[in-house]
Amino acid sequence: MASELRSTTDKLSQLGINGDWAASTPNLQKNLGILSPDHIELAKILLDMGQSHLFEHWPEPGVDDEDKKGFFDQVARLNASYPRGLAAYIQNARRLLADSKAGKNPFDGFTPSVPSGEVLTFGDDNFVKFEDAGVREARKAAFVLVAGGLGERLGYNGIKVALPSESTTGTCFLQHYIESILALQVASCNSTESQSQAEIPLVLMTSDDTHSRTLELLESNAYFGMKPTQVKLLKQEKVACLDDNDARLAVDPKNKYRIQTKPHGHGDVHALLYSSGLLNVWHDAGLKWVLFFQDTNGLLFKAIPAALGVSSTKQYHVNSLAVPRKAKEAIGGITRLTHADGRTMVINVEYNQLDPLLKATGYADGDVNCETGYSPFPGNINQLILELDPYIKELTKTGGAIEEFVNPKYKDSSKTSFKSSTRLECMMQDYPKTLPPSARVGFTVMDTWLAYAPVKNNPEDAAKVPKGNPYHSATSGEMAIYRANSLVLRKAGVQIDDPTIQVFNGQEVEVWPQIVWKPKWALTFADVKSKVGGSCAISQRSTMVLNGRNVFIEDLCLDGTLIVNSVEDAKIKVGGSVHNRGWLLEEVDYKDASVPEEIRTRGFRINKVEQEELNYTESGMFAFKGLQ
Ligand code: UGB
Repeated sequence: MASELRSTTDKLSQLGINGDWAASTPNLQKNLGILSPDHIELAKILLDMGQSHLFEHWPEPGVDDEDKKGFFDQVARLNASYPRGLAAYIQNARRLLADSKAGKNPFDGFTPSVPSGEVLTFGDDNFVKFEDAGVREARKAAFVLVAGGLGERLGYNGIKVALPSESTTGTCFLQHYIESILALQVASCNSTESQSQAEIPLVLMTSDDTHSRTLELLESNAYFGMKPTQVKLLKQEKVACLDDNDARLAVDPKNKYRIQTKPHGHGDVHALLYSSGLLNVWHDAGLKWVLFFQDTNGLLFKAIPAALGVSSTKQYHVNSLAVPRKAKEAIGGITRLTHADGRTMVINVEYNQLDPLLKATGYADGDVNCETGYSPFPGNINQLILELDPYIKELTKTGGAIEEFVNPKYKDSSKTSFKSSTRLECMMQDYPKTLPPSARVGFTVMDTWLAYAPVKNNPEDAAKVPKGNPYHSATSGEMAIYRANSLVLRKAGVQIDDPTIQVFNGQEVEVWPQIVWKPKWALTFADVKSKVGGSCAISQRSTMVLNGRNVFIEDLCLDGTLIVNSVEDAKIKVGGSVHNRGWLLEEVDYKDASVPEEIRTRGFRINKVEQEELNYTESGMFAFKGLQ
């Protein structure tokens, strides 16, 4: 024992470090000899920040030494991944926890009012004009998908981007997103007749919960047709959990040599992009826009071209996509906040904060619908379009740090202890909070049926949402795709039967014909109109899959299932009458564990009884005419 202490002292003096600073924490002091100089620096930070409890249980040197070193490896990661380090994290936590205890309202001094933005109507001239502008601009865009969330509300065991967005083709969300970006890339280059073929970059923000499975999904599917060099994965780190109002870091209940961690939120994306250096690479490559989007919205790319068109036409530094919002729906409300000192900003107020803010500022009923049947505050769908140059300028100032918040669950009204550990969080849509008043911050509202149908809630919770509010489940997410495609075709002149109403997993949904097309078939309304002609009709029980760039539908009467697959250089005209027994939706109970999770979570499976399948594998002009 004595020789051990001597060796520790020798080692420390060789390092020029005096162990006295650790005297108040004898269990750490005894172990200094096994630690590296970097570890010791970190230990000092921890003690300075009042974290000596982390070492209380440390045994003598020689016992669990590797675990002790592992502890500091984790501390080093936590320190490096937070802007200005772990000490800043603890300081921020103390300040925010004190504010929370004092019941301080983060919007103190601000009065909310309904902001005005660009409201688009699908298919009118204005919409088509914006879509056209957006497609031309897309070659100067980079896309960023935040996909680090575990999806606790959904309770799915896999990663959410691997879930089928619809079960007619089984295309998963990530594949759909990548194919949409690739189609946009081709359309944008064609529209500008540019000599150079642009490659639109895609960044995926992952986390420890999703990283390896996301990479595996990409690699085992050849990146769904994207060049691997076009795709970058940036992994966000979790942040330390906090046990009390003094921001004492929480020891992991499963491993006493680890600090418990939890996700910090999607706001991390800004700091990660900044530190990755990618923003400057994009700037140097002549890019102008960064588009942020979330993991499970199968409709989003129907809204992207027009929204990007709005950004470029209106020269918005920040453009948030929004949809009409039902009161108490779990999406933030876009709000104009005016401070008593004259400052104003248009910003998302998160769904759990909107009601108290409204009540505290004279809206006695809080978050309620107005005479339109919707909340007067548009719903934020967290699809942000940022202009690159002002974005880089801002991040150079902030390092990408986003205003944080803390949401402890207190044991009682004394607010002195928590039910379970908490942590700081941040949201990507809070980026505009630090912008100067001169920044051009706008938003674009589109119809929900066109733009927003996320898959966030498990079947049980979805079935419990207040009547009239969206389910945000796998069932409603899939049905929304069929409905949107049917409505778009209707607008293009196709006669589509009305939907039936069915109940799956306790959720009443409209069942439209199951119409799906690949993004390369059509991205915009103009594309759809150019590929549909004559007098077409599709019955409610039909399924139609269009998988080819040059498939033209003319005088088609479909009652059953029709699938058209074609290679790039084949041009096919499909018409006539197609009638068969088709594909049937069969109910499945979400509790039936014998059925794969991807299927039972949506409450139905497809029984592929009979179909007309057309496959064109060679270039050339073709025509298919069903029986008259
Ligand atoms: N995400 C991460 O990448 N990392 C994280 O640490 C956490 C999440 P949720 P949330 O449009 O529907 C947001 O959990 O946070 C990713 C907006 O805040 O699905 O409850 C995750 O993978 C809200 O204003 O949503 O609510 C996913 O892709 C509203 O707009 C994304 O972040 C709402 O989304 C969102 O995470 C909405």
